[in-house]
Amino acid sequence: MIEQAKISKDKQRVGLLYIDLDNFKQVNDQYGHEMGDKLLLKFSEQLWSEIRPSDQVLKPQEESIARLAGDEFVVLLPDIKDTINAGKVASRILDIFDGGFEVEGITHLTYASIGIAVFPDDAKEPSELLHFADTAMYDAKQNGRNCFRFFTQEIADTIKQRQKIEYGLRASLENDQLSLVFMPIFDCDNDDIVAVEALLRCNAPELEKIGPDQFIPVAESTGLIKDIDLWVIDAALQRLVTLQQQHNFTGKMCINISGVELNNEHFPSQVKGLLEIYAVAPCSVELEVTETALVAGNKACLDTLHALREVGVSLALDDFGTGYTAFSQLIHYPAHCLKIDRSFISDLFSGNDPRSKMVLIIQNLAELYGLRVIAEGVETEEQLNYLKRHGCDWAQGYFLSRPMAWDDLLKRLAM
Ligand code: G
Ligand code: G
Ligand code: MN
Repeated sequence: MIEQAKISKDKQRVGLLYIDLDNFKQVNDQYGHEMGDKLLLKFSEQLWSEIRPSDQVLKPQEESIARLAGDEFVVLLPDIKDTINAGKVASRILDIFDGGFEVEGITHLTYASIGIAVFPDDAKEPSELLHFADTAMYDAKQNGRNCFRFFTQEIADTIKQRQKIEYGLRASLENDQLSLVFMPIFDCDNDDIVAVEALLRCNAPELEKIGPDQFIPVAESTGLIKDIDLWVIDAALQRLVTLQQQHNFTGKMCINISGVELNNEHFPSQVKGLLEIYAVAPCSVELEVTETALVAGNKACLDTLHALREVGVSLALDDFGTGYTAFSQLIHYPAHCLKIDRSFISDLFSGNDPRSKMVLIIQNLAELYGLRVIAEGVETEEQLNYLKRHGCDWAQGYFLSRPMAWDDLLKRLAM
């Protein structure tokens, strides 16, 4: 209370700038660590001269700058009258990188992302202030980098929501509160169910009404995704064995995996191990990875895809058309199937000409590369007939069937 009274009396505000360089890793990778070190040194000198004590408005002190780690710096701006002043300093720091950053005659395309939190407006605890500035910096990165962002209530709410989701996910893994629903996939030629896509649901109370769209990204950023993916594969294979042995099912089980696994060198052997435990033929399993996870020319990612192909499972590029795959790159991906993103199916008769033609373009592309095509998000008979007419292989969507609980799937397969 006393402290707070003092704050309001003095109206002393302290701005904390959290700076992280953009593209710094590339400098190290391309020119070596010595060049990286020189860049950091030169930057810290310029940073200091930007905010040096001669600045009459801000009066920073010697201890106002710290290098936290690698390419992360923190600047303290004591006694700013107005939060705007912190923004002005951030803007000057960004100007250091205007037109690139030159070290020994080489211009590096390095920039900065800056997050700003203000004491006592945003937080009164130093550790919290630092955390909030860091979070605002992350927001700046997400907003295209080379910019600064103030910490806001909206960012605070996002953090809270993410923490709640993370807590719910941890609890679900521990207490067996994950489950799968199943979405049938149909052959366009004869309307048979040729595959089933397993979709994850989380039944923890914290995650009520929160679907994988929201919780998978949190799982990915917290490292929980690896356990979750293995849980999903395990549970889906267990169901597949029952379908094969007790319900004469001869189709595929399609399992979504996170793009994170493409950088996990252990993943292919983990998949192989699970297939062996359940004695499932690899060809009856299709792994779906979203197209946006593919990075052109990333060797680790390609190696993982090839290793999975060696294991014998088939691979589908999910949400196809939303990523950045250059058509010429497709030949390098050991994929078997393209899943046309549902936004293109819903645009089929929208009158939006370029988008409504995407289905045909992807269809032609798949034929060129000998890939199977699945249309997702089929919601009307008109869409289905169009897809059938144009040679689409398989289709799924609410018009054909919603995702179903296990018992309902068994009833549907018995029809
Ligand atoms: O089922 P639903 O529409 O809520 O799925 C939304 C998104 O979450 C889809 O893009 C889907 O690929 C993804 N998703 C669903 N189940 C899983 C899963 O088991 N693992 C992973 N990694 N993603 C999933
Ligand atoms: O990205 P992925 O293909 O894995 O997404 C699968 C998700 O898409 C499932 O969660 C499912 O609920 C949803 N979905 C499947 N078919 C349809 C559809 O016809 N309409 C809509 N709106 N969503 C669908
Ligand atoms: Mn999918």
